[in-house]
Amino acid sequence: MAGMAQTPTSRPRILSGMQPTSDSLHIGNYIGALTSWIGLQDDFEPYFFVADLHALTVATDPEVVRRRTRLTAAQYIAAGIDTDRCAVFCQSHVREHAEVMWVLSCQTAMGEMERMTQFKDKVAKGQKANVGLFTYPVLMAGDILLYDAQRVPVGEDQRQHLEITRDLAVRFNQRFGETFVVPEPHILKQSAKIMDLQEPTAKMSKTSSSPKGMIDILDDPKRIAKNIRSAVTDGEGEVRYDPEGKPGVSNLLVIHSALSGTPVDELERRFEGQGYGSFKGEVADVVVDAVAPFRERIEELTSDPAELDRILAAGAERARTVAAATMDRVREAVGLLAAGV
Ligand code: ATP
Ligand code: LTN
Repeated sequence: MAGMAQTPTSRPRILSGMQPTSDSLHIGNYIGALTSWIGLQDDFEPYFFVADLHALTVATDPEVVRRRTRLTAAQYIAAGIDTDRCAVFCQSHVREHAEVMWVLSCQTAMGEMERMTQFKDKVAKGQKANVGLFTYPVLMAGDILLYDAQRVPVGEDQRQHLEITRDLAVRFNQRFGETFVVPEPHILKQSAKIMDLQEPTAKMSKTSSSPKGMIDILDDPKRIAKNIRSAVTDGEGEVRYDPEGKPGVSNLLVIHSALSGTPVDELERRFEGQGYGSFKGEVADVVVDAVAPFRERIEELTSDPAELDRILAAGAERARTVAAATMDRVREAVGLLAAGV
């Protein structure tokens, strides 16, 4: 049973989340975000949540939302998030997320949201835009600011959302007095953006990549290997890191290096003159070996949904203590009366 009873520590806080928009996380979520969460959990006081409110921006069957929410939490744990040290919870279980979002929305200019590239990209790719998708970054800002998070470990695609979060925190503090901690992004350089295998100039994404463009960490190893072997490369036949000129090969180099710990230049030397066949074969082996333990552990975790729900309830309880205190400061700052008792 998760030992979530401890009180917040004096370590600096980190917070991050992922949307339950698919049954499986992909290798981009794992390399770009989850591995840095794991690396930070010792030195920080960590809050890791499943962004179920954010996932409602995509129309999905309610039963599927429930299943994916549990599966996403289970994948955090299977990847190595320690529920004794980290609060693992569902965003919707801490009602202050929705509440602080309203207050922050009233401090956000329309133009700031209109500039958000994730919104523009999703609409350009055909996702129906609802108001929730438009104001998604304000909810995300609230997620972060509620916990006084100093660092936010995410992939490169989230940088603009972190900038707006910082802008909102600074503006709020200037207008209403010191209320929020201004957070720093924590984005690992090279592995921060894993690309689609079929379209290596676009990021791998749960909602917009095609099945062949993805490496889902819970997928069948044979399909993972097949997708890697049929990844789009180029006609040159030389294993060399050049993200502009050779995006497909460079993406495979980054994936291999992130999972095996072998530096990219060493991989370039090792595969010199060998063509892409043996290189892709080794990338497939490295990926399949890295994700194998997940599948077993996920089966264990999902076979006992009640235990998973207990972990999430304990995580939410701990998160709520921090979020409620911040929300009290926010209410006071903007002039909302305290509720009478
Ligand atoms: P969606 O398609 O639903 O937007 P997504 O695949 O972009 O989903 P998110 O849930 O939005 O995944 O992201 C979870 C975390 O994974 C974030 O920190 C994000 O920056 C990171 N991430 C997502 N895609 C990639 C990628 N291709 N490379 C590196 N990091 C990624
Ligand atoms: N928008 C993020 C998910 C997310 C998040 C957050 C990440 C929602 N709220 C707060 C870090 C901090 C994404 O990955 N698409």
